[in-house]
Amino acid sequence: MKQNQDLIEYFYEEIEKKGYKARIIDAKHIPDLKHDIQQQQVHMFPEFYEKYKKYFNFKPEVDFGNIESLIVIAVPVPQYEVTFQYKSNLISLMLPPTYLYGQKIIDELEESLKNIFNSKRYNVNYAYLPVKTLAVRSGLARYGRNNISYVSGMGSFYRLVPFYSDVPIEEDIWIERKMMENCENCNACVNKCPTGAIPTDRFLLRVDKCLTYHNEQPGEVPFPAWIDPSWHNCLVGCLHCQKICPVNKEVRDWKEFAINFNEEETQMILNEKIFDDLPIMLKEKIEQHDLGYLYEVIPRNLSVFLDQG
Ligand code: B12
Ligand code: SF4
Ligand code: SF4
Repeated sequence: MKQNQDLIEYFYEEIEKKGYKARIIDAKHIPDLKHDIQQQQVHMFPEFYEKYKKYFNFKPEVDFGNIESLIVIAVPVPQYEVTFQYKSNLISLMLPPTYLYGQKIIDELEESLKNIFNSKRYNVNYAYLPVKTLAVRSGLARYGRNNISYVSGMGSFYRLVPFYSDVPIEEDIWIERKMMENCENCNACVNKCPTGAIPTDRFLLRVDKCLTYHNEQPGEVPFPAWIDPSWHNCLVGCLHCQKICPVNKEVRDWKEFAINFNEEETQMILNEKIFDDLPIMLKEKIEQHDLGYLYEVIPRNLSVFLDQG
């Protein structure tokens, strides 16, 4: 057992060296996670549950024996700027934290964890789990009133990455889901949200009102008529309830540039709804920047900003 403790300490040291934060908890809490989500299922409308159910499966498949532990890691990530040249204007749009380069982060982390754990004959596999609940239950994060989770020193600007492992854990962690103290006398996100998606009569977000839910819908689904076009503020997602949050004071201006589309490329994007039908050079450019998986929603989402122009 001493050997395992040393291994876990080494894991935490390596994660901290990278500027990340992590927790490992006993896998016996998988049914508890399931229970947490099932309790909220009454509030989930069928289309929503259907779309995200792969994260609520709880029948883990791994390429090793028994799952003994759950690992969750917070990796700080910025918002990214994407620019489009359109009719001689430069349209600059943001992608909130977590939309870009996610697979790269997952792959790099999986490799690092394998280097750490395989040397002691333990294994890790990427996990499909409700990772916000996992992060909060493990003590890594706290909920904000806006339903987004916060990690000390990172605000809400990070990607949460979960893994299954067969490394046994001695200490048990399973913490009450708590809202940050900062939220007690604050309502800034509720007031800023243009759609009223952050409720005052319950905690759970009103998903059907959240702009993110609608701008992540397949490209052929039009925006509901009740959404005022001036509410849109990102190419995908929405930053209002994170940028207004005082807990994000240190991170809210952390922005990196990702990609520029020239006039011709912008026109092709507006005309072509199907990624595979784009010219190869443009496809490669989009994939290089990890925008391929989002492409389907971009022509619709981008048009809103051009129409306002
Ligand atoms: C489905 C989903 C969505 C849906 C629904 C959001 C939702 N609230 O469920 C939509 C499309 C709307 C969405 C939007 C966004 N999402 Co999202 N989303 C997810 C996904 C796939 C599952 C989330 C989930 O488990 N929902 C189910 C509900 C039941 O879980 P929950 O929200 O944690 O609810 C708990 C609390 O309500 C709690 N509870 C109940 N009562 C009470 C009372 C109190 C007082 C307290 C404290 C708690 C509490 O019980 C519930 C269960 O534990 C995860 C990825 C993953 N693998 O988990 C990403 C994820 C949560 N999303 C993420 C992000 C970044 C966003 C956006 C910020 C995107 C953007 N706009 O930029 C927005 C935020 C919108 C918002 N204000 O919440 C990040 C969160 C990072 C972070 N810092 O927390 C994740 C983790 C993706 C990732 N890998 O990084 N998302
Ligand atoms: S804006 Fe205020 S209420 Fe909302 S999450 Fe941030 S601190 Fe909490
Ligand atoms: S992401 Fe935008 S629409 Fe959704 S809750 Fe936050 S402010 Fe409201």
